[in-house]
Parts: sequence; structure tokens; C-alpha cells
Amino acid sequence: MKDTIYALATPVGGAIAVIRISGPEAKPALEKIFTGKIQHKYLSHGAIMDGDIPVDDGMGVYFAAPNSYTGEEMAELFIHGGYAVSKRVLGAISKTGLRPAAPGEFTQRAFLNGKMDLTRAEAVMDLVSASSGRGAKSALEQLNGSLYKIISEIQNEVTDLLSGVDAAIDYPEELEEDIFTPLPSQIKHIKNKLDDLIKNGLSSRMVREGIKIAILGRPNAGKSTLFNAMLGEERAIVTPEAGTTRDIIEGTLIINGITARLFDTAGLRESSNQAESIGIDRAREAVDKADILLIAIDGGGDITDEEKTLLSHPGKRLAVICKSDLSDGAAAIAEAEKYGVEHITVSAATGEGISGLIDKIGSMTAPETESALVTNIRHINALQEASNALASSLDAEEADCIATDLRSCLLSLGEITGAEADDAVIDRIFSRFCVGK
Ligand SMILES: Nc1nc2c(ncn2[C@@H]2O[C@H](COP(=O)(O)OP(=O)(O)OP(=O)(O)O)[C@@H](O)[C@H]2O)c(=O)[nH]1
Ligand SMILES: [Mg+2]
Repeated sequence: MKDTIYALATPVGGAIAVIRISGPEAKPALEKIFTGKIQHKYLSHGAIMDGDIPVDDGMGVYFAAPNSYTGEEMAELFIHGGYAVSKRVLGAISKTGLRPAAPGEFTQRAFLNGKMDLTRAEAVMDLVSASSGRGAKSALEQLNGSLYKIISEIQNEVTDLLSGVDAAIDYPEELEEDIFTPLPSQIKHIKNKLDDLIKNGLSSRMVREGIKIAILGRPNAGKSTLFNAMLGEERAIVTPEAGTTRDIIEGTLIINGITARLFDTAGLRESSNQAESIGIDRAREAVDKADILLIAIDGGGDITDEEKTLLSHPGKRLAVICKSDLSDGAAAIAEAEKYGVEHITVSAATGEGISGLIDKIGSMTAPETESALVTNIRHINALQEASNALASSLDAEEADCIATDLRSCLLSLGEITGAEADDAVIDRIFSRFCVGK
């Protein structure tokens, strides 16, 4: 039999705090500490007692198993949110012999009791931690089981193909139809679906987790001025001297409902100054971590090799031709076009072009379809493995090898819904949750 756990489900210091209790002792514990009426799904008012001493006044609700979030006996208390009150109430609960919950333990129990599959359990956490409105929307869709439905459909299709191949291996004489001729196109069809989910998933991951945008360029290109103009505040130091910025400076702005973390970096050049060199190393590292690279180029200058390297960087990037109040930037524009990089001309000093730049970034982050579902990196990786297994089945010549690849595709898909996930993976997933969820 499981033990009974409790946790504060809200941050301390709000107006109201919520305490959750789950496990076989939930009802007896509630009876000990709460004077209100205790009835399934009935919210009642009462005192919270520590023995004979009232420690707070609040609301309580009891859920009889299995009709609760975790599928177990559960109770929730809504108390005053102050630190001292929460502490006394938690103290009273612990005296009833319950155990404090580990991170994600409520949702883990819900999963283990079959209340939700893994995609939904993870969506709970994504919803709690979503930093933007659109991120919350996609997590909510996932919570409603839409990802589970799509993955199940794909699993069925692969299982159908696999059963055909298995039948052809085991009973070659009895098969009336030729299953092998249409097989490659059937597999490709499924693989395309997986690849679309992955592609849209990557951009919707940016939606949920926010995007990282790094501004890079050579010294004095106008990066810090651009950074300040985008944030609308004087954050980074600007001087006419080359090599002003050293540390990476971070600011946050919301673009189309997405949280964007903007990074200003040290201008790239060879430097003998130690602090500047370290700053330049960090700037180069920022290139790899950024979802979008803004390549700041002074429209009035010549194009350097550093700038050419940035323009040829793979991944999402945009050339920002700076100081349009001083020059038309024709040479820089021509260079960006040569590398096939989109460009926009701005003057951070006058503000010209800045809102256009922000719109452009917004369009670069928009998922390609409205229904981007896969926002979780674990899911994206599993989909990628499933897709790789299908690719390998297309190359396979022996029926046995095709069957093996189709099986490994199914295993990867099963990891997403939890049907095939092993205990270690499941523990790791739930340990990322917050306590009380
Ligand atoms: N006229 C004009 N001057 C600008 C503009 N943007 C930047 N500057 C000037 O260019 C100089 C360098 O600007 P910064 O923003 O410090 O350049 P940076 O790229 O951050 O330089 P480092 O930090 O040294 O790499 C400063 O004197 C700015 O005032 C612009 O749009 N128009
Ligand atoms: Mg700077």
C-alpha cells in the first residue's frame, strides 16, 4: 500500500495557499485537522486544527478514490498564504504521520494509476512553467490529449504494416496480396507525418520555452545601441570606442506573445586585452546557443571576414544593417543577399526600422501550422528516433530487417506516451516537476 503524501502546492506569500494530500490516509488526516464537512467533492468551510489549537480558518475539499487528480484518496486545503500560517498548518499535517511529497509526485501517482498518459503528465508541467500565452496554449492542447491521439494513430499505422511484414515472413504461401510493393510508399507517408511533427515541434518549443536571440557583429557595429532600442531602455553601455561591451548582457521582451531573451555580446575581433578576449569567446559560444542570430553590420563599413562567417552560419539568422541615418548600407545588403540571408535596415539612434525588425523576428518564430503539438524536447527526440528507424527500414532489403526497424519505431513512439518508457525515464521526467504538482 502506498503512503500518504502532502505538499504546499502554491508559492509561499500569496493571499491563499493550497495544500494537497494524497493517499489512503487522506480522509482520516483531514478529519483530524479540519472541522468542516467532509464529503466527496464538497467544498466546505472550517477551522484548521493542530490538536486542540486552531491554526487557521479556511476551505477544505475531499475527493474519494478513484475520482481525484491522482486516482487516490485526496484532500485539498485552501488556507491563508502567509509564511507563518502555512508553516503551522503544514506542521499540523505532518503530526498526523503523513510524508512530504517529492517533486511531481502527485502527477506521477496520477500517471501510475492510469489517470493520464505521459504526454498529458508532461503537459501539466509545461503548463505550470509556460512563460508565454502561446506556450500555455500548446501545453493545454497537449493536456487535452491531442498529442496522445496523433501518436496512437501513427502507432496503429506502423503496427498494421508490421503485422503485414510478420505475416509475410511467417506464412509466405498463405498471403494473397503482395505487401512489399506498396510498403515503401506507406512507410514514407508515415515518416512524413513524423517529420512534420518534429519540424513544427521545434518552432513550438521556442513558443513554450521562449526564444534566445543573440546580437553579434564586429566592434562598434551598433549592437548595444540596437539592444537598447529593442528593449526600449538604456541597458547596455554605448560609447564610440570599439570594444565597449565585454560581458554578455541579457534583456527580455515579448514578441507576438512569445518570451524572447535578447543577448548583447562583445564585438568580434582579434584582441590582446584579456577581458575583451574572454568576452569574445563568450560571444562565439552564444552563437551556438541562440535560436535566432541577429548579425549587426554597420551599413557604412566594409564587410569583414568575421561578418562573412556569421552570414554563413547555419540556422535562423537575420542581417541587421545598422545606422541607416548615416548610410544606405548598399554594400552590406549586397553581401547579405549573396549569402541568402534576409536583411532589414535600421537606425537604432532614431528608432527607424526597429518595430519592423521585431515583427520580422515574430514571423521567424511562428510555427508553420497552428496545430504544432510536440513542444517537449523528450518527445522531439523520440519522434526523431522513430523517424530514423523508418528511414532505416526503407534501406533494408530483408523482410526481417524491415520488421526489426518497424518494431524499433514502435518502441520510440511508445516512449512518448509512456507505454514503453522505463522506470528510470519516468522518474527523471517527474523529478523535473515542482513540489505539489
Ligand atoms: N548615427 C548613429 N550612430 C549609431 C547608431 N547605432 C550606434 N551608433 C553609434 O556607434 C557607436 C558604437 O555603438 P555601440 O552600440 O556601442 O556599438 P557596439 O556594436 O555595441 O560596440 P562594441 O560593444 O564595442 O562591440 C556609438 O558611438 C553609437 O552612438 C545609429 O543607428 N546611428
Ligand atoms: Mg556594445
